[in-house]
Amino acid sequence: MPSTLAALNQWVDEVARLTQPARIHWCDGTQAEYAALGAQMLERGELHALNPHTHPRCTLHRSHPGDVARVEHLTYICTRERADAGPNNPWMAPAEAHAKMDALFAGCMRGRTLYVVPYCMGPIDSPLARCGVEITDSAYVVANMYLMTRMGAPALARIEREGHFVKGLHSTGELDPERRFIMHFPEELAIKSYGSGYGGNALLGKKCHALRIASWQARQEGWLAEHMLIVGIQNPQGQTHYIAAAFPSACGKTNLAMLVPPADMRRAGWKVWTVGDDICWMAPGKDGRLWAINPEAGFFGVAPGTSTRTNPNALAMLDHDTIFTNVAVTADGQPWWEGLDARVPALDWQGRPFDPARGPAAHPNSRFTVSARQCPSFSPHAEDAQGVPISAIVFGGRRESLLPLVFEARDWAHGVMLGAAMGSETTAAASGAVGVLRRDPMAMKPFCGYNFADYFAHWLSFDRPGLQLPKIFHVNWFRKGSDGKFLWPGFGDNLRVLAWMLARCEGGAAAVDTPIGRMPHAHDLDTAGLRLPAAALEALLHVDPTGWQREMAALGDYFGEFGARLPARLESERRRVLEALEAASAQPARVANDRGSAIKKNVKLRNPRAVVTRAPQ
Ligand code: GTP
Ligand code: SPV
Ligand code: MN
Repeated sequence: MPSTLAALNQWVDEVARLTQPARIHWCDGTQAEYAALGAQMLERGELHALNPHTHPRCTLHRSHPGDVARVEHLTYICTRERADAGPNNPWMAPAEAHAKMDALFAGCMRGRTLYVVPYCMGPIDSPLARCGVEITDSAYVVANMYLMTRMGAPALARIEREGHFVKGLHSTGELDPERRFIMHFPEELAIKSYGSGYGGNALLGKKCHALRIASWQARQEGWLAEHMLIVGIQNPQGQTHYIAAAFPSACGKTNLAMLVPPADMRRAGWKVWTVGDDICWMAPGKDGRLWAINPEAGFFGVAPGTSTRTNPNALAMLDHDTIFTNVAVTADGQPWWEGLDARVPALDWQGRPFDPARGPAAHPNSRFTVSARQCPSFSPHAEDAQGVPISAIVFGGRRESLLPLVFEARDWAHGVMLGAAMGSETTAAASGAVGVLRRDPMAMKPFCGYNFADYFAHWLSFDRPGLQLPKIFHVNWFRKGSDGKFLWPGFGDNLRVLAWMLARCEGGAAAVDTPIGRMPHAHDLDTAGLRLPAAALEALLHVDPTGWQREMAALGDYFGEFGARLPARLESERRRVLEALEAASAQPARVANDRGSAIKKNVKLRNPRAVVTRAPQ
């Protein structure tokens, strides 16, 4: 008997009878096992060696050209009641979904190895951590799970102790998009994924378990499973505050999590500590604060755009022991992607001689998989069993217009409304058109395992006596000027915005009340070390009441999709903001501009009755 847990042995037996593998391998998670798997994949051509001098033990995987991203239209939530999955998810009845998947899985592992991968999401000794077992026929998936989770014997021991686990069954199948489904059965704590070997479709511990299934469990059990980075910001006084931030896929979580302070702030003593870059599980602690863990043990990060300028910490961890997927290669065998440097690669992501006429050399959703321990800014508290206390929650999207650089919610309910209102321009992280504005509440559109209306209600339910909730902010690093260029420098300079937020949390920074929320004056942001034209900063902090009224009206239509299930509180928050906007645009006024002089403005910039507020101590 491979495991002392009968339920686990039985499930593995059942799956083996269905899928008919040539052999079964129970993963122990040792380095020797990882090295042996890597050697086999190199031999079979599933991995390619990279330059061993510049990138020791780094490999390249080229996925099937039709299997390069998540497939949201093929990702289902299979609950007994359709309404429990909500209008935000494709739905299928569980019996129908099981039948469909079992037909695909029948005999699919003939001649192949069935790997049993016990894993733990979160520090192995953490009460917040949860375990699962993924069965897969992909060695590439096993290798990624080794880097991304706590995989192997210690996880198996915890599963045997606890007696339960999330069941994930995966096969790469034929990689035929017509025979590709990612099915979730939250009521059974089970996942079945067929026909893709890529990232979030295949590494079942990540989006499938740690977000879709976990969000369902979190609602039942009173915690939150979120698509958020976790970062520690140490101020010059030596205090560290932790921030959790939800940005949609490929919208800057990895970058913010690994931020390197700009030179002037570094000299002043600011430091940044990475806890996680994609997923955050948080629960109220005994002290009433929200405590968070990163359930992952590695990073599956976007390669394009990663450079010494944008993310030096990432670059420093990627020159050894990394698996690259769908990047380009230089003539001397080094990984390369757009935005890295001025070299011209020899081969594109499909292994063909690079020809710019065929598009980018690296796939826009090419990625690296690397252990978090290789990150120079990895927090010494990232593996603390109790997690880290969260001082602020940040929502943000990719919005070229309207959304200002930063604003603060007046309270929790307003913050939840801001999260629910999030919109973002789509990226290459999922199949389909890029750059299309869509609603992506809390960056969870592709990842919430149940009805968004219930999810918003769950978020609102934290507003209760005894909890000391974080402040909630909204940011937008992606606003563009009339020349089509980003107005804000972004990356390391985002710390200037985080510093204002933390000062707000400590009660030490001013803010102006506007109809949409509280905002810094231009001079409240430390932009001394920045060459940013005053007009750009003014534009970044500008609130356009007319545009915002349209935004809030559109939000009303969106909320309408959830019918009576939508919490009334959310709609009343939307109305309150809409009324404040209407009042502001009806009342032309003298508004203090950012340089202190008074100028006549018809609408714009600030609420005429702006008051400077200070957060309570
Ligand atoms: P997933 O792993 O898909 O969940 O995404 P992520 O949110 O971790 O994305 P990541 O940090 O890798 O962001 C990728 C893209 O955002 C790249 O194109 C970056 O160049 C861009 N980006 C990140 N931060 C900034 C910023 O502050 N300003 C601008 N203009 N672009 C940014
Ligand atoms: C995302 O798309 O949000 C990711 C990458 O983090 S994947 O794991 O492929 O979903
Ligand atoms: Mn993600």
